[in-house]
Amino acid sequence: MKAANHALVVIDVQNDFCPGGALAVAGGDEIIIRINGLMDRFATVILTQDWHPATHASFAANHPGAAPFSLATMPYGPQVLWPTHCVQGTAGAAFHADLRTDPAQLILRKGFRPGIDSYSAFFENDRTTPTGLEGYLRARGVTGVTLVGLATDYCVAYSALDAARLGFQVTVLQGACRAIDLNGSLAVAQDQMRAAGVALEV
Ligand code: VGL
Ligand code: ZN
Repeated sequence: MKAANHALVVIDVQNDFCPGGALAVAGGDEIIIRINGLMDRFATVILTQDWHPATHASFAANHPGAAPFSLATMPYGPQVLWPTHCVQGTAGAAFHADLRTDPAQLILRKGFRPGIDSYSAFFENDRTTPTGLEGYLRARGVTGVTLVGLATDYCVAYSALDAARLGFQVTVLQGACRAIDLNGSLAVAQDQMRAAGVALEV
């Protein structure tokens, strides 16, 4: 068992990010067995769930003429336009059936505001609107987090960078993550995480 002040945060292990899903990450389902085993080693287990309204501004389908995976400029900065995914209440937004959910004390949903995406479990993509996770962790005395899940280069990396910026001790278990790797995004994310003092472990 890890120290009581260290939490496991499982990012977006949802059907749409697994093979067959709307925004499938290669091998996304391969990490589930390891994540399930990790849950017993942490006193605090948190799951996140990407949870978009159908009208969400990050969906290419809501930008006439825009191709999936193209870039748009939002008031808060550049935003990748994704295939429609993780729509609230759909099967694609549900956790993968093999993921253990019973050990989790908190399920945190993000990306529910129509006009702004939220890759990070801590802040929306303007990097200032909080999700509340920081307060939850601090109120419970958590000072370190281990991150696993999908996708390494988007929601995991953004969460890791925000956690480091907030002063948490951060570990990413890369073997329990899979990446989208859009135009070299994985290498960029790894460099940024390393520079921020995130421990990148296998
Ligand atoms: C994610 C793209 C869009 C992720 C979520 O979970 O990494 N990526 N929404
Ligand atoms: Zn999303």
